[in-house]
Amino acid sequence: MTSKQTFYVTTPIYYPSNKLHIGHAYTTVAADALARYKRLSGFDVMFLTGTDEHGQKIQASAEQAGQEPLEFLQGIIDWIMQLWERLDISYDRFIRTTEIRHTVVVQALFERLIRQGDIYLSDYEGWYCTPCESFWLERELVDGKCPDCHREVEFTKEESYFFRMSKYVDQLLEFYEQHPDFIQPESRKQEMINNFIKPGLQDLCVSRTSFHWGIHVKSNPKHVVYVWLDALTNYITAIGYGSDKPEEQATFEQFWPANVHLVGKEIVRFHTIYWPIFLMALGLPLPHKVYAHGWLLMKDGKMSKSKGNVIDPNVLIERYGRDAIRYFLLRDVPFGQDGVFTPEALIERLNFDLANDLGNLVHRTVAMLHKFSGGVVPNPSEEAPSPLDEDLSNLARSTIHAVEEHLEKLEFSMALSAIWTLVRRANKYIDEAAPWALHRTGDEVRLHIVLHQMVEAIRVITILLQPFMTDFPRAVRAQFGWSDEAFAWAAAHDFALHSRGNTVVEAGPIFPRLDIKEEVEALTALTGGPLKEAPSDGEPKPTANRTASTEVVKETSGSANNAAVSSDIPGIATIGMDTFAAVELRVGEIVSAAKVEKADKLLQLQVHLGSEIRQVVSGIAKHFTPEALIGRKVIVVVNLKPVKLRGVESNGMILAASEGERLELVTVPSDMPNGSVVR
Ligand code: ME8
Repeated sequence: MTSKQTFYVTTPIYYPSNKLHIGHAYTTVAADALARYKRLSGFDVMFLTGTDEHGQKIQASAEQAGQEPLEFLQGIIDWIMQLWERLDISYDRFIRTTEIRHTVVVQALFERLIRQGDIYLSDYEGWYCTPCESFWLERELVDGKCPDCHREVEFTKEESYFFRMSKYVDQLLEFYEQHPDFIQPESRKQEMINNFIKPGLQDLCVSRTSFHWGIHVKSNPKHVVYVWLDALTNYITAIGYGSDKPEEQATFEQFWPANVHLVGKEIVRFHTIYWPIFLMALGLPLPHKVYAHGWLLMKDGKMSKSKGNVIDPNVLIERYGRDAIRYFLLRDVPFGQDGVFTPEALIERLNFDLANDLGNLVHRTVAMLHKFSGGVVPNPSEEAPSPLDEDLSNLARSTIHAVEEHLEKLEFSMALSAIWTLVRRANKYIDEAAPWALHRTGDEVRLHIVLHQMVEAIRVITILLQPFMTDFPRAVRAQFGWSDEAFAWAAAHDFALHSRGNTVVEAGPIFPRLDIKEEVEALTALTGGPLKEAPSDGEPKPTANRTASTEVVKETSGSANNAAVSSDIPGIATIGMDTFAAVELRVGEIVSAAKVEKADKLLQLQVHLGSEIRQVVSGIAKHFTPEALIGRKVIVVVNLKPVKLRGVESNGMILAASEGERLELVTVPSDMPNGSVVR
């Protein structure tokens, strides 16, 4: 028996009523990055994904295709598995809810729950949304339609089994209380309590008689198990719960409870209310965490087949490679928040981060090794390192800590941002250490130290990129010839002699630079039509009060509040409170500052905002030296769209007052905590 610590991560099981899109790839790539990170840091990992194959929607799709459900499903399952292979998804198990190992256990536990009195037979009257497989009360409908997807709902009355949710409410609230990290991000917990639990948790309908494609209730086979009880139990049946095979039972004992269920925010309710209650009824321990990430939106709102705005990940993988897509998905949008997919953002990331920063670092290093040292990593002399060398090596040694800290909190974007700080520092080191000049002046001792430092920085970066990308680390490792020991995760702590004497192979650029205009046009054509400009109200609006707390849509036009009337200051129009409230201001502390190359006015700042460190590029270099800014408390606009200034990403703006030549930072007393909200 292994004594390693275990880690169990799941994705939702996706509906195979259609092919999947990049929204599904998003969750799966995130789960893969987490699974890879945990494996690299020594855990015994179980990574589960799969498909949710029952229900009316699947039955209808199969009928439409003129096929039997299983025949219809097989084509899509093959497609999904191929997609995961193309994205290098390292799942350990794939569950299909039509598998016998799942269905027999669901049937058995349903009977047990009837016997226990947790499930009872009654009549259901209410509104049913077929695409969402959800029942709604009259009061929950919005304009008579489904509050989630805004489609038509059907009034239904039929005999159904119900799960006695109310019995477990107090136990659930107590569990939340004792496990404050169970629902992440934190804001979702209040949403669950205020919008679903406090108004009175309804008993849940857990069977249907109006369609037959599902798991039949053993003692009353005209009923099929309503999808959520069937679907959620996949997380235990897939790893051996209820199995009669001893090795499967052992797997269940080893991995349950799950460490984290990754889900999109629209199904957090099922995972944080119904799932824990089902488990309580079964007397099983509850998962440690449910993490609800945000949606990847298109300019015209949420992706959906019926809108025709979905993107097939295969199109992107074929054109840019899987690493580029994996990187983009994890880097561009902070996990937990919504983000809009645009071809422009994708191409900019690929050009700036991958081609200019990372690809260029490797390419120029290899070229210089060949030019100045015959393609062999030199053995550096034992001369004391210069402050420049130490600056790089200290940053490299500390980057693993930042990456680990962020990954533990599922902050994929910030983990990548920490790696990119090192990538950029390494590129800057090359510019500053200027190996070509050392070669020209014949300073072999320094040249060897510098070349060696460059390679070590790349080694650390490549190790740390393994959770996120798969082809790049494999290729670069082979190119630089690092041993298992040199390439172990923990070896990213050292910045030492892991590479000396290695022969480095020349290769073409790994990430080519792309022509943005050409690519946007090509992507538009390939994704089946114009990626439309958003209408001003194009994003999904908060619907019933149950979603309002998390999907705040700020009014920016049209209300009387916002009409442009003049203020008392001549020439300045007044704005409404809504417009002002749309700007998020926070207190930040400048923790580092450096000049931006070839830009006299720009400084690149790292600003501590309490929960994160943001990079902001500010046009204040004429007014302050970098050193004079360290430790200053400033006010930061934190919800500006990121921009690139001279190729450096800026994620916010700091406020300053100016009068003629004079410029002063807007500041607060030094004891004001970082991250404080400014109103
Ligand atoms: O809900 N942005 O399946 P599903 C981000 N079978 N993530 C997205 C997304 C988007 N635009 N679109 C989809 C189901 N997802 C049930 C789950 S689990 C026991 C049963 C991802 O095919 C996200 O993870 O509708 C979301 O929760 C999931 O796909 C929904 O997949």
